[in-house]
Amino acid sequence: MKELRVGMVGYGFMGRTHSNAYKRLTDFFPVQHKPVLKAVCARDAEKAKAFAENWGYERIETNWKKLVEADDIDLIDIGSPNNTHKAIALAAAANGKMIVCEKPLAMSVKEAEEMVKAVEKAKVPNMVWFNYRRVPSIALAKQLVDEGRIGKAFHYRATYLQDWTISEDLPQGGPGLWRLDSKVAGSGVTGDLLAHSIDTAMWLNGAITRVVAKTATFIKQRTHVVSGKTESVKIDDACMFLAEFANGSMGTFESTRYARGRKNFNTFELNGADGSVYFDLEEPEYLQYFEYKNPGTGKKIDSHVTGWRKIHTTNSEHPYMNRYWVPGTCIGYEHTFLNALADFVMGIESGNPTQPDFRNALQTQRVCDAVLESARKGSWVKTGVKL
Ligand code: SOE
Repeated sequence: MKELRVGMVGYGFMGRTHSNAYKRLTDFFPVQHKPVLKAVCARDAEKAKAFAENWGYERIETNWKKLVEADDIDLIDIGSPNNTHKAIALAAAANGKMIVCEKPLAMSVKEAEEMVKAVEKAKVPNMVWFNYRRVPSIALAKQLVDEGRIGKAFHYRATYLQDWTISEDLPQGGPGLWRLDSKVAGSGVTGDLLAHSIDTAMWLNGAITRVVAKTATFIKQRTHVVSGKTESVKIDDACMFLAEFANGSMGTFESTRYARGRKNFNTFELNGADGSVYFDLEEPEYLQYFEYKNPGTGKKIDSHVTGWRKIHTTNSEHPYMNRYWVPGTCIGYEHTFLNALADFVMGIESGNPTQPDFRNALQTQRVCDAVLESARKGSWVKTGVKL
């Protein structure tokens, strides 16, 4: 067993999901690398210390520059806010470190392009944590598409709804609420939530070529946690867009943080000539499938027995599930990060790198930027996606 010595930047929600994955990797997956939690880095030493003690990191750093230069680190995990991703990734690549980065990859296409260039020049393994690809039901949807069960695609429909920013009293900025501060987050729901929907959509249904979007900022001013002053809110609170895919199908995407009652409502449906799939993250252990025609026999299903099939994706034949429990028992949100890490490590070991890497995540960034540009201009914008 070789060591995979981890240097984590950030101690928030994502720092926790990733740390959990490092700790459990060798318990569940037959990999030849054992993660060692070497150091966690945060500007606030007290917070870093508490995180290190809780998760078992050997030491702390308060300056990421020292972390990326450290000889005892193999992999840099960028789990810090979006406006830090580029500088850390460039320095980590220059120091020959493997890099795994939280989504969205960057603040803009320009930044993402620099990051792709840096990792490709340094030839360092890299991945972006688009964890929803690793939900077994979503990975099964991909398998059904690849098996030809959907046939010619007509429609893709995605929603990603939350409700945690409705209160006018909620401030913006600081360690807990940086997602509301455009200088730190880059955008609102487009980069934070729709980036997930776009990544899944292009994985299942190919390149998005053109978009037209409308965004809204419902609460125009909020107190800033750092300055203590009332400041304008510059992020998109909600975003809807129409999309054209290279395969000729049409897409609709909707995201908001103002859908009262919706906490992390992430759904999609793909309709094709031969079948459809539907997924809802509130019932993650199910994939719904409507079979119209069986690609194996080439025959249409008798219409008196057609209907939506709710597949409980807990059999050992389902993606990732042979690593866990017995059929009928579920896994959780945290396992999507564990599955992603396993794919990354097995990709390094087999020489067949996993996706999405930085280059692939750059394509999602292109769509996000095109969506925001379209919302500003009020017209269709080409994405320039190259898959
Ligand atoms: C925002 O609330 C958030 O935590 C996103 O940043 C994550 O990517 C998403 O998976 C859950 O919601």
